[in-house]
Amino acid sequence: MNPIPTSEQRPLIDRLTRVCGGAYTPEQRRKFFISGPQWAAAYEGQALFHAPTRSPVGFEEVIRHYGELGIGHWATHDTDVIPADVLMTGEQDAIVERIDMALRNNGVACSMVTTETFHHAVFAGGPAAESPHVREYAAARLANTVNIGHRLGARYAVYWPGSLGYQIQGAVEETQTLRWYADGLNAACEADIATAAKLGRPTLKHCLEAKPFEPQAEILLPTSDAMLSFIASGLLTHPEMVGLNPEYLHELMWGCAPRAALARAILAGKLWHFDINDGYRLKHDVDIAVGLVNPLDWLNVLVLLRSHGYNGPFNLDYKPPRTTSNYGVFAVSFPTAVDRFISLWEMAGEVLEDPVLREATDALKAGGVVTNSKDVREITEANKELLTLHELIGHRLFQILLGLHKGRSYSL
Ligand code: GLO
Ligand code: MG
Ligand code: MG
Repeated sequence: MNPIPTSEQRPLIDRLTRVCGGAYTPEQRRKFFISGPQWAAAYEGQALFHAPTRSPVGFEEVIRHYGELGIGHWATHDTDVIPADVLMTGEQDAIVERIDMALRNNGVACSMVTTETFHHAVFAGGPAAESPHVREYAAARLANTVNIGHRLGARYAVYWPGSLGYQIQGAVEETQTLRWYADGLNAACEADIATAAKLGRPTLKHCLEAKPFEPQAEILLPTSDAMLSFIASGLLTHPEMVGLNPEYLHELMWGCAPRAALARAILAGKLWHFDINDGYRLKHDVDIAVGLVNPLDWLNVLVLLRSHGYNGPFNLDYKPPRTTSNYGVFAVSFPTAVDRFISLWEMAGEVLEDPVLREATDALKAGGVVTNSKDVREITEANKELLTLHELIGHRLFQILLGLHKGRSYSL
């Protein structure tokens, strides 16, 4: 192939994307509670070892693209859209006004707001640092974000305490820091109750998001399970207002089965919001788009969520790779991520209705014929053949994932 001139590269991307086929329409995409974060689309490719590869993108452009693509919801950190030094000033109100206008003009709703407590130097010691001034400022920021959320019609607030921890062992006393962190959340809930009452709106759902490591070396609430015990610890004044926003990759990062973490959150009645992405076990937070690494696991996750009637947002918290251009972010990255998610969601529906899987799982639950329930040998023998169904179930799930259950044409 000859070198491709720059002017022909976008048309090539567009043509090959069309050839891929299988895209859903914006109307079909809008039927799902999918949210696109401001920070995901605006991510410029920078990291500790990486210079940016893309140019900045403002919220007006992001919201316009989301509207065109059929991503019906938008989420943001306060500082993604409002510079830190104008937060909580009149200038903030003017920006929020512009955001509201952009959302309305593009048919996009704000689903979630979140406070950035990890990037600015004021949070070098975390959001629950020793200094009472830092903690007071953090509490004001959380309350301010809640108010922005109400102003924009959001129903969720998310908290990712990735800087709640330490690099230097022994410098931070864990019980005290967790108490201070709870004070911040309590202040956010109190502000929410007051604002909601004033506006006649329901209070927000406050969702905690765990990550096992990064940016702190040691994190005080590293997993969704740790978050559940924190919610139930008695430190929160409104535990009923606080639930979880698990992130698929964050659970995978510590070696967990994300589906099992989600199951525990469901049993606790706390699965309220879900960050969807992909990546690798025991590696850093690469935030790859959904389904590109673990599609079979993702299918199984969605089977669990569909069968338990999960109805919260699916938040596209991933990072378009550095190799994707500004153009590619909206031409390829977002539409393909959404379409893989919807494909997997539809396949999860097929799994739930598949006659082979149904009969296999029913048979496993029925078990074999046993006359003496104290006879270990009889019980073992009675179920021995049936248990082969576990592997057959795995094969059937693979077939559904690849569409092989609908037939396959062979080239040999
Ligand atoms: C970082 C987190 C981050 C959160 C966001 C929402 O690893 O995934 O993107 O989801 O700050 O609070
Ligand atoms: Mg996340
Ligand atoms: Mg992540």
